[in-house]
Amino acid sequence: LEIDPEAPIVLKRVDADTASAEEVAACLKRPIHTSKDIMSLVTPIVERVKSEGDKALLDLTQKFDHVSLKTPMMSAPFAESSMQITDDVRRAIDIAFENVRKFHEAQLRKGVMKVETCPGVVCSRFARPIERVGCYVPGGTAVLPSTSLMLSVPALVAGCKDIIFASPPGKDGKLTPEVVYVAHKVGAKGIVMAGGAQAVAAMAYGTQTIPKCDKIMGPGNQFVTAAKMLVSNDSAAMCAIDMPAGPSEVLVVADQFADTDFVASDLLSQAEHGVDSQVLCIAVNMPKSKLDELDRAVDSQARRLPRVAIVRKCIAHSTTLQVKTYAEAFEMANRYAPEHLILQIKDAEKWVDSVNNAGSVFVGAYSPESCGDYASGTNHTLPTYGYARMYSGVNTATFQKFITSQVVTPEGLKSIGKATMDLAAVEGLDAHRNAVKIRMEKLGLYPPSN
Ligand code: HSO
Ligand code: ZN
Repeated sequence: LEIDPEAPIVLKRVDADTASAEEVAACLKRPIHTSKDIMSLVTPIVERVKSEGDKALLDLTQKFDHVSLKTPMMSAPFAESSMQITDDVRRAIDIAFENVRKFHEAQLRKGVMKVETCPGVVCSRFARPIERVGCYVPGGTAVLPSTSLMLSVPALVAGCKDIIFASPPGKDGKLTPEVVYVAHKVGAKGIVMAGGAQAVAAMAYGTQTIPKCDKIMGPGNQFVTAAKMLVSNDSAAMCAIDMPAGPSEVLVVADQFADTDFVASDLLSQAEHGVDSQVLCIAVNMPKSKLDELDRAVDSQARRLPRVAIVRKCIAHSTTLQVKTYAEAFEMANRYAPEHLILQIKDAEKWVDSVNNAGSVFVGAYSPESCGDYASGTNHTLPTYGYARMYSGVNTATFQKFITSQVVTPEGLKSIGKATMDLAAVEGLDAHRNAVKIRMEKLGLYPPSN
């Protein structure tokens, strides 16, 4: 599709008041991703890496990234020369690192508990780190060292023993120095110099030089997502994944009090991610003059962006949906379940209670998504494609598993022994019943009175 560079860069406008229910529903729908074709491309790649290891990985990196490497793994300690970055960038990474660390460390305290459910029955739950984790840092149209932070800092906080990175090398055969710096900071064991399905397979199965990982996290294109789904379904890999992923998305709820320059800037920061980014603005009771002002702001800011070509294609399938009330806006936002939800409305904080489905919320005029993407402390690896209905973004618990335990005393057997035996009898599992009975008999508690 040829796009006219003179054409205005403008979101389609749909008025929910006059549009049909189908038209409104269409605005809240994601484009269908058929992954069948992708799967048939990815399966042989994954199989090859699984059976041949390093050799396959090197061949595939040659084929897809056009670099020939001697080894696919750069192991720690990393050479100073591989992480040459400016002082400003180093400081920025350090600030982001600290904030992400603080916020994810606070999450550690949650989820550990001890409860006496009835006299003599104490149930507890404790967390343990997943031992080996793989952090996939995509390459593509932009290098994203911030993603390496968002994946590896929670892993460090959770106490994972081995943190492995994977990231495709550039044309010069080198890794992004910022990514290497982050890997160094978190004490990663090594960086798999590969991308795509082949990198996922290498971490899932392990190779001669790459240790096998227990769980693989991180966003990626359709090939990466397909490979993650494939390996997580293969019992030979015994490998978990964080969540399914689709193109990045934002939904901005704005009202007549919003600064249209701010709203436009947020819409565009999402649009520049990729042509398939999903950008939606819900305008609450906004007069036409303000909607026009927003359109003008989008167009003029977009034209000044280096990635205007991507933005133009993205905005071409983006919509401003007009609604009358805040309640309607939140009903639609919850129905859409956006990865990012930005609230540029009066009393924005008050409305957070109305949010039921979203990956992360950006509250008020001065909270751009960019801050969460990089430096506030929240994680930017978030559920897309409506998965925010049932998935959480990457967090400290993503890198842990929770073990439960119980101590049952003789008093406890008195409390729950009969119920346990009765349920075992219902299921016809007499050995189960007997394991309680035998103890109760020795305690002189059989037959139970309660
Ligand atoms: N908004 C992206 C994350 C990102 N933005 C990385 C910039 N760099 C998906 O949440
Ligand atoms: Zn972003």
